[in-house]
Amino acid sequence: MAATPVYKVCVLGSAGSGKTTWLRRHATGEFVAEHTPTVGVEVLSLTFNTTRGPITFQMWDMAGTDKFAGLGEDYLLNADAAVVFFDVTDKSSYKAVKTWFDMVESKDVSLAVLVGSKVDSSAREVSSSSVTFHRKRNVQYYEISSKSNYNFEKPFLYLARRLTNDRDLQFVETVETDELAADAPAPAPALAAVSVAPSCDDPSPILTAASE
Ligand SMILES: Nc1nc2c(ncn2[C@@H]2O[C@H](COP(=O)(O)OP(=O)(O)O)[C@@H](O)[C@H]2O)c(=O)[nH]1
Ligand SMILES: [Mg+2]
Repeated sequence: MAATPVYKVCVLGSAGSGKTTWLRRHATGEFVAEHTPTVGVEVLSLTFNTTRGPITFQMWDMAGTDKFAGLGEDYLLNADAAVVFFDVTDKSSYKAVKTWFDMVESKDVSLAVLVGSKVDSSAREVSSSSVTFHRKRNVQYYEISSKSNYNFEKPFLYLARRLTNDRDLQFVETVETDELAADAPAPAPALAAVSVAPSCDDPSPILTAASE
């Protein structure tokens, strides 16, 4: 049987833009309301069942800082893709998007997605029509809400299709937990969280073999 392909995906964006909430939403299925700034870098391994078999994203969630400098050189090294977040209720986070994309490109990461988060909020400061950055850079843009679940799997699906070069790839439905009998709990989501120092010297164990 072929090994499950593993892709390193870095998630970047201003502090508070909803990166960790989005990743945790996938990992746990819960919306986490309190804000706990991420310390260092956390790597979440998320496995999706697809029509091509399972694929794993190693999601690198950056520190709760606006400064890339604190992340260390290794952060984007050998990344297969990047997800750049901004918060539609925070104009400054949208303004910062260019800087994040420039960093991604400077590390030769050629696949990136732009995500505008918190579209459930009535405190929106950045309208859909004023989001133009993705057209200039020719990247995909998704508006999401981790709170209401709106579009929240779309960036993963887009990346899965691009990385496998299969435009027809679909995620395979998993059984809804609430339809299961009480004595047959759903299998735990494939999740592994490890914290790594933001600028560790040792080479990262991340696999990129399947990406080229
Ligand atoms: N209304 C709303 N709030 C959100 C959403 N996603 C995240 N938040 C809130 O935004 C804050 C910052 O989120 P967090 O994920 O820690 O941001 P990070 O610094 O980018 O990792 C938290 O209080 C979250 O509860 C969303 O989709 N809608
Ligand atoms: Mg965070």
